[in-house]
Amino acid sequence: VSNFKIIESTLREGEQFANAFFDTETKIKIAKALDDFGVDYIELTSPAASEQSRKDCEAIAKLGLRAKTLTHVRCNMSDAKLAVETGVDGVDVVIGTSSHLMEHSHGKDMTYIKNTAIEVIEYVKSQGKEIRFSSEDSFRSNLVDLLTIYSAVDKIGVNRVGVADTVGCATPRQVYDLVRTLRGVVSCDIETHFHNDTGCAIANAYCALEAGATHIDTSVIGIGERNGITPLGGLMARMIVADRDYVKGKYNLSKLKEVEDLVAEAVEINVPFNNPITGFCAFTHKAGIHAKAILNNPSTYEIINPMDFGMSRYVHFASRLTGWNAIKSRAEQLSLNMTDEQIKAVTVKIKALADVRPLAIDDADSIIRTFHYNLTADKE
Ligand code: HCA
Ligand code: CU
Repeated sequence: VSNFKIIESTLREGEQFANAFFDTETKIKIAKALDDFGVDYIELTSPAASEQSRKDCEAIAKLGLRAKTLTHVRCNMSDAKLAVETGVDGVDVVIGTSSHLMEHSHGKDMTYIKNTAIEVIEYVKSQGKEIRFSSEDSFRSNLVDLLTIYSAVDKIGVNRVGVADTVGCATPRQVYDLVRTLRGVVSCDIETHFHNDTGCAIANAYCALEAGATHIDTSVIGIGERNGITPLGGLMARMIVADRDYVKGKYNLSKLKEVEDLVAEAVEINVPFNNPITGFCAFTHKAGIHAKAILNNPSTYEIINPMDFGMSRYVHFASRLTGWNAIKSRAEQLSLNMTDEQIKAVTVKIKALADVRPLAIDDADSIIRTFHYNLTADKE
């Protein structure tokens, strides 16, 4: 699963998110932030979508980012020409290949798709640009049709073929099987794109890599059409566990929160509480048993080191589930010197009150402080 590349599509798929409106300035900010993070490619909305979209492609292509710029267009010559003229480094073309889309969307058959794809690919290559060919709705397409067209475009030198789970129906096992089969048929790179309708977008991306895919599409916080695609941060969480050296060496992980906050603000959402890595409680340990072990050695209950992402862990202590080790650590943070016996006694008080009502940190702190004050007062 090592050596994967990220095609970051916040500025394409992400613009299809219900709340998204990105003006030029915001797009540039997001593109620069993604570039600082270290994504390999930045994919941009089609210049055929609108006049401003076309100008924005040109503006971002001119920024001189370290990441390569791509734009994403339908598989036809006029879109391909517009795409090349924007000055981006590469063109991602897509066409629906499932019977659903062939019948109800564009109305073209496989022969037409194959001939047009070849014409478009040869043109884009002749202009010195990278080119990817992808089939929309790959998992509801006929396997023989898919392999036939992928192998035809591979033979004429396409840079990547793409597999897209457009409707989010695929299971990790289906992904593994399709990508594995495709890996045996084409020699070019394989890009994959997973929607999250059934919550499998990260797992599917991981399985795709296991099966030999080379590129994963992401968006920040997963924003996209409907409930979105594989999130950049979630993919980082999955991959750092698989290959810490590669992920840490390649991506500027401490920038993740910044990029997420920027995008969250631009589309007016909160980062979800259960977001991998940056959710507010992603590194909060609450039960007494967990807290004790975490204080002893964080690897007991943490598979990801929060420090790798510039985040910090938090040991929760103001609850009925707490234990004396957590309270001891809190007392130390408050610079209160107490024996273990005293700590155990105050823990009993905290747990008793927390059985009656929710406790704020301040409540628990003042119980500890009052207890400590009474101890010292007794002595005098
Ligand atoms: C869409 C297109 C797409 C394209 C994916 C790709 C999808 O339906 O909006 O280019 O590989 O999900 O099929 O995002
Ligand atoms: Cu999509």
